[in-house]
Amino acid sequence: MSPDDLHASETVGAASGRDLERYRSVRRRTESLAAPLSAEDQAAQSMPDASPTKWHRAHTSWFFETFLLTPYLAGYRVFDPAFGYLFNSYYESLGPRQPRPARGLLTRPSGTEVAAYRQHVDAAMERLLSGAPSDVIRERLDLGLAHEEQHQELILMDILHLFAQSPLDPAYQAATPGRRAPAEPERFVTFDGGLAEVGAGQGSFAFDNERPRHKVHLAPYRLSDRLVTNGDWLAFIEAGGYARPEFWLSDGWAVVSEEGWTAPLYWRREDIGWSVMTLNGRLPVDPAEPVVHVSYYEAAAYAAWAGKRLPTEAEWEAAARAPGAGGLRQLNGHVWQWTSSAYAAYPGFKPGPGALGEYNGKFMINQMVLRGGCSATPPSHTRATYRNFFAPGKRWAFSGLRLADDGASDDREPASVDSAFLDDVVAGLSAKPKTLPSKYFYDAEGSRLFEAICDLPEYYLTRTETALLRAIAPEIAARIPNGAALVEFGSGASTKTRIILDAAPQLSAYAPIDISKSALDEATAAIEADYPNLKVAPLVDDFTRALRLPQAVAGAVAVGFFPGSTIGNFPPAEAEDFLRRAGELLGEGAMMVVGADVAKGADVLIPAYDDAQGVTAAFNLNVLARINRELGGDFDLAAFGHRAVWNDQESRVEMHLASQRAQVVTVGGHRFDFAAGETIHTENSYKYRPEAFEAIAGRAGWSVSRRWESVAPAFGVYVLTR
Ligand code: AVI
Repeated sequence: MSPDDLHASETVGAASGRDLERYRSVRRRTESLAAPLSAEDQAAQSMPDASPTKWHRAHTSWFFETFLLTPYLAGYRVFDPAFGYLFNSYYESLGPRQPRPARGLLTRPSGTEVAAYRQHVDAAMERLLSGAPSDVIRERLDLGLAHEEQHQELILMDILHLFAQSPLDPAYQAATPGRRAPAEPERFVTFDGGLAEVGAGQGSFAFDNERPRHKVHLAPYRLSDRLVTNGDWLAFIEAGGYARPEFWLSDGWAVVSEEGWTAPLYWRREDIGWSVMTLNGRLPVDPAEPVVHVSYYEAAAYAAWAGKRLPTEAEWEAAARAPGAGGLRQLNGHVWQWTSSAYAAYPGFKPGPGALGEYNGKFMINQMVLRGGCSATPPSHTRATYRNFFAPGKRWAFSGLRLADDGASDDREPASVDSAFLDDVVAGLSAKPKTLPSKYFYDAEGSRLFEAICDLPEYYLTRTETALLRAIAPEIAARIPNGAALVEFGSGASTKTRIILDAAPQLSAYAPIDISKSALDEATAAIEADYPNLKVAPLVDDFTRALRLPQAVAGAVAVGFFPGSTIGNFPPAEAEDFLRRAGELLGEGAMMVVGADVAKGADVLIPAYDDAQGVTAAFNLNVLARINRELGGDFDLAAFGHRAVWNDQESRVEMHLASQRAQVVTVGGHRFDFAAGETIHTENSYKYRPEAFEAIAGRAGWSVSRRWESVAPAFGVYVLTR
């Protein structure tokens, strides 16, 4: 027996270095992935792209043998010289090799011999690492371990492909029973763009293709905060997505037509719906799960159908590096995400010398980059700079997608509203009592009606607050430091803003935040024209969820502005939550000016929300018209009536839509039964006593440093500081 065949523990005894531990743990993991597979499972090859598990186990050992043991371990004896031919993957400079499509024909060496090969290499690696490894050994060790982790994922990809060919639908592992949750509503997060740094710096391990780190210019862009789901994909299929060339790249259309694709790889249409082959065997397609096993061609076609695009790899990376990843979910550990970037060298990239120079560089042609990492990727194998790549027609990887679109140059309202709107409507109308979120009042018609409400004689809020703000503007302005930035939440037409801007010329910037891009564009243009010295930096976002201020106001002390008693439309816990988030967004030294209506008699409140001309009634009913128009609902507007109710206990005015008769309504294929007199609760307007408001602000980390109240009808304006 040569020293190479000694068992690890006999050879190195107390060797316990970190490198050794890492080596052992990666190698152990490969073996545990192979453990559930029989010798027959491990020997078969289902297609030229896939390799047998036995081959992966041997090839990863060959890698250590070739690049570390042979050159750096004195006296190392190669286990079997024939293995250089059998288990060289693609290194031209190392000579000829077994053709890739014929790896499954290698019945010899047996699985047992491969296990002995692994042990031989492990024992030698223990010896190599038990000394004081040089930098080059360390570097190659990092590469060898990352390489083996890549093959761990390949083992799972390849075995799934193999098992998918079996009429028995074998499960690689038992499914862990879990609750099926509905898909999360989708939201598009805006990123400012600008000059971004991408790629890996020095200091920690990265593949050569992630370097050099370099600058790229990004136009403003938006990314979906979640992955495209099976449910989304079903809608694409049902819309004839696979049969409509207008969505497909020319090469993609050729493949779809030739291969007859009608769904992602591993999907099968059953009598009762779609099933999908997974590592847990064949299962019904779960609409809430991210779609997986789609090619780049399919991903690009889906994005075109959805009126969006795929992100570039630089957009993806810059977003992943943003604080809290900008709120993006499912970045890693679910599916690899196709990007629209061709796999190419970064500026200044040079493949290293020798055979290892072939590791990545020579594949930089005809492939597309994927980012993230999937459920089969070993834990902590990937990073924000990681570049995976596959040819555009391949779909056996765990590949899915996240949508993107252009930020500032896009005139459309965020498309996320649509799916979130439907989700919210279905959830609200399924609840008991039925509800609808009041934020959906404000489509173009709703916004027009709200403006009309503000002019009604009964609706005292706008007029009273405006007069109060005018009177106290100098006092507010005196509290605003030089060079501060005014940040308005839900800015709309930015009307009341002007009172503050006029009184506080020391303001250097104005950042209005609103979900409506068109309203924001209009307001921005008007403010820019009238305040030429002011930097205006609009942010299209849901103001309750904005996570970052525009770059243009970074560094300035922020003054939040939230007038109109919109805070009264949140339940107290949400109002508190909003104020807390606003504090985090505005940052150190911020202050906030908030307008909030005050509790008063129902004789004043009810007419304000149920006016004689019926404008508020039309405003309330408009949400049903919007559901009919945007979600294909069939509400009969004449069969619902507007109600305004003062709830003294909760200190709020409630708006409801009351069903005038028993009826059935459908929205987006969902059916909702209404009893006669049953209501949909559409809005709350909380009216605050000063102590109640102060308590909420206090819990959110603010203190009220000044409060003003108008003469009757009472309305309050608060200055909050932290
Ligand atoms: C926008 N918000 C403060 C208004 C309010 O008074 O609650 C919305 C409104 N609802 C009916 N009339 C006005």
